[in-house]
Amino acid sequence: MGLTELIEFDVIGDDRGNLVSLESFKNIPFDIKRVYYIFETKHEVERGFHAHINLEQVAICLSGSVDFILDNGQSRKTVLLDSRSKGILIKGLIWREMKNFSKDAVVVVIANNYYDESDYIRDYHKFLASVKNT
Ligand code: T46
Repeated sequence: MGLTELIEFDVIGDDRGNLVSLESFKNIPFDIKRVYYIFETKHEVERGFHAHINLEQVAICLSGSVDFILDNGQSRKTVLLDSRSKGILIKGLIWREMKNFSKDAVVVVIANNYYDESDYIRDYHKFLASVKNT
């Protein structure tokens, strides 16, 4: 499983400004069931620290910037999200952390399923054990 897959969105621009459209199975590679967004997170705050068992998500930083740290149990990569025209696809057993939120960071996340706490692995050792068993 690759650690990171960036999706580049077409920007529809004219002299009035720009527009990006997100559509299931077109530029978002799954059926969109949920959208949530993260904002007003202080710079020193770190979020995430979990993996998902089944969830697939695309995260886009609509304003400002944030570091996404992705870990598949073997290697770790930091991806700076700072563009409205790029999304990061997170699928499979990937531990994620979010750090270095800029003051104006707004991160929208598109998900292929409803919120379900039982899909979260919030303990890093349990995450590593799950990776070993797959
Ligand atoms: C992820 C990263 C990128 C809900 O009630 N509904 C929701 O749809 C979500 C996402 C969260 N919640 C509740 C659960 C917690 O009580 O909101 C609270 C904060 O959630 P959490 O601590 O999981 O937030 P983050 O920023 O650490 O993680 C979130 C997503 O939960 C997660 O799926 O991949 O963003």
